[in-house]
Amino acid sequence: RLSPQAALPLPPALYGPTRPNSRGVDLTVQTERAPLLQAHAECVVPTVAETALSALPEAFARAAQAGRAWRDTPVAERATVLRRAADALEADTARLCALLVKEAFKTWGDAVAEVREAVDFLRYYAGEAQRLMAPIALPVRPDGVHEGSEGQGEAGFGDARQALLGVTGERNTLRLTARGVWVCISPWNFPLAIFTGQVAAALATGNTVLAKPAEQTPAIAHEAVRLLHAAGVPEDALQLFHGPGETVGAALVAWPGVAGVVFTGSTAVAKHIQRALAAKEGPIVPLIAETGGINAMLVDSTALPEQVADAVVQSAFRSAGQRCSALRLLCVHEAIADGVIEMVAGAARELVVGDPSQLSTDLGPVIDREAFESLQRHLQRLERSARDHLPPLPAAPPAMPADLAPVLAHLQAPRLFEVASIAEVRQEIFGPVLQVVRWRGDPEAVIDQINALGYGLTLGLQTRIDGRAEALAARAHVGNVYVNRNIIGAVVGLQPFGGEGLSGTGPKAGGPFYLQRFCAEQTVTVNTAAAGGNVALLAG
Ligand code: UN1
Repeated sequence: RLSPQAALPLPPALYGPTRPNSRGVDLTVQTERAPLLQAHAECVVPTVAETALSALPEAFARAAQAGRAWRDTPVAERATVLRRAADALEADTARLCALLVKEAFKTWGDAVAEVREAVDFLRYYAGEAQRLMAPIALPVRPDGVHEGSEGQGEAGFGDARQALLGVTGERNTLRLTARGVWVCISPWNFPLAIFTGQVAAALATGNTVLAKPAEQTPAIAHEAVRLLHAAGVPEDALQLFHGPGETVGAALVAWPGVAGVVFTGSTAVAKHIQRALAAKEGPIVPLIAETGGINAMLVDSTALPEQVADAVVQSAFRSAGQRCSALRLLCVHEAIADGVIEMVAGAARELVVGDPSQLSTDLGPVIDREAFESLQRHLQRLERSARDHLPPLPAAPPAMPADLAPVLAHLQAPRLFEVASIAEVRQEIFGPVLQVVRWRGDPEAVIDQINALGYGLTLGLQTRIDGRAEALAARAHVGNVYVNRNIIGAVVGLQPFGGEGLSGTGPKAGGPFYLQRFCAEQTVTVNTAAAGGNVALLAG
């Protein structure tokens, strides 16, 4: 059971001090309910107008212009601005949570965790930028071989002269620099955390940003941008675009001056962006894409069924299954399959599906009608072809406030279907729908079948056999492996997150290699002999 009491207490802040909010509540230890409910009562989701495409040329010009000063701002100063923004978000947790509940239908537990993640991204990337962007002094070549690189150690023409002068050598420096204007396209399922993470990474490294949040969740992005501007990010360095991906997103990507694109969303859209970038005239533009997954959990016969059931329920049904990391495919050894399936179904039945603004709710509605209808199509197919372990209960007459009725029409209770083989599971179903398959024999063969699905985001392993988890993890083509626990909720800096194959390009968000991809690299090689020699000669 996902109790809200269990979800609300948070671990201490990882990156930097945390302050009590304006009401004196230490948000990192225990988020009190009263401020959340008060903020919810006061929260009105503003309507946000679509950006006119005619605004694009000027926006790009301003972003490029602002980029010169932002890139030249010392990295420590940019980091200070981002840390100030982190403090501001943290202080505003209750209001941001209320907006997440109202606009994105997050449960309170998910909303609090999401604000925490956005704050962590800001602080983590601030520190990472300072670490990475300090120039790196590379080894000096004392032998003065610098003209013509053919032939290891072969002396160039200048070397004899330098040797005569008695001064040889060169100094090498490597540094990372900003690339320019980045387009950041973020999803509705983490409309604050992923939005803030993308933007923070680009800004920390001295780039400027045109950001397009998902159409379903513009208001929370608007709030984040307001706080970032107030913290000192120049307005032209971070500009917001609203509207559909097909028009506004496509126009941003197609713009000739784009230095890079960072995208989180579906595999199909990531490929579309990749094609659009490749078709443009001019430079080769990098794409950082984080997409979906058919994430599996392999459970062997030694696993603890209670632990498995808890991990499965969290991973498959929390956030109504609307996470790219969520569990889609449970592969359970036949010896314990009946017990595990029964426990999972029983625990899933206990989950409270309903109005997300109620503290007792475990699953709110899915994001919109389109998502709900797509789920129904998948469910109809599964009802025909698979064994249903969690059929819907007869519907009780819904007692819902009239203003919530349209939203609560998109409530989806957890479902659990047993399929005959892993190969049958071909599509990611973005909702609280879990498929289960029984296996026997060699677990490595199961991993091979999971690999063959082509995705590679998260994987769960449940086993008590020494060394087995390590061996299976090494065989699996996935970005994040979780052993004997749930497979969602990667923590910034502790569990760098991202996949391979159909699941994305890497690098991993919240990890030590992420910021590099936002940068160009420059090596500067200075012939110290020439300068020193000439000066010596002239002086002589
Ligand atoms: C996504 O759902 O788009 O680990 C990615 C997690 C989250 C997943 C974010 N960081 O559950």
